[in-house]
Amino acid sequence: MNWETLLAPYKQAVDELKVKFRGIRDQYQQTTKQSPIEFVTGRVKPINSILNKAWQKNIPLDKIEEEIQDIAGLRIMCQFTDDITTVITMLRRRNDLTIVEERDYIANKKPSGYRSYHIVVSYPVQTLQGERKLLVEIQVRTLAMNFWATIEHSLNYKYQGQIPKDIQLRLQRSAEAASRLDEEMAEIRGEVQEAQIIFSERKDEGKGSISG
Ligand code: 0O2
Repeated sequence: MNWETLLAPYKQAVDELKVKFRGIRDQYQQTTKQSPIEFVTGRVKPINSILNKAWQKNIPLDKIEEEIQDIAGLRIMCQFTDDITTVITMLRRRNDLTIVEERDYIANKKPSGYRSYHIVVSYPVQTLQGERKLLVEIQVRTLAMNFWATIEHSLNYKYQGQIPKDIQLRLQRSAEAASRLDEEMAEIRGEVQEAQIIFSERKDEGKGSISG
């Protein structure tokens, strides 16, 4: 299998969607200053992770592109839980992608404590051979959900999926704390956003005086 050829259109999809989603954030910031998108990341799944997943799920190599939905992955991080709903609505309205599946791990958190909203989309990329529709997984989460998932992911890697019981317990407690943090922030959302507008206006004034 030529991995470079197989993964090239996925890289293109990730690069294009990163630009598009970052563009939305910039448009919000220019108008309302309050973007539901805090930041966007994206990656093509490393070959060893693809092979690992295929092996774990018993997926034959010729079915990888159909069955592994996150070869191309985007993450959209939001400040507040409500922003996730705004982002999902925005994604559902787009006409440059088609939603294939949605998995709500916020309403139904995973036993590990993992929370995030996953949307699998079919996204067309233009190649020399014509248009190809690829599956892309978009994970939408708050900064608190992302912090927890990043830490848990590293621990899972370190312990090769066998996290010791005491650390698992602490992770579950910290998942609850992250969830409470999201709830608390939702309560003072208005205050936080007002402060951020004042702060960004100050920054803009500062920029004016340097360049002018
Ligand atoms: P990576 O390194 O992020 O690419 P499965 O893999 O069987 O759980 P499936 O069907 O592939 O499930 O889809 P799912 O659960 O919607 O998405 C899997 C991805 O979600 C994972 O990709 C992680 O990015 C994230 N995820 C799901 N559950 C957890 C969890 O308990 N902890 C953390 N930290 N992330 C999770 P990969 O392939 O595992 O890894």
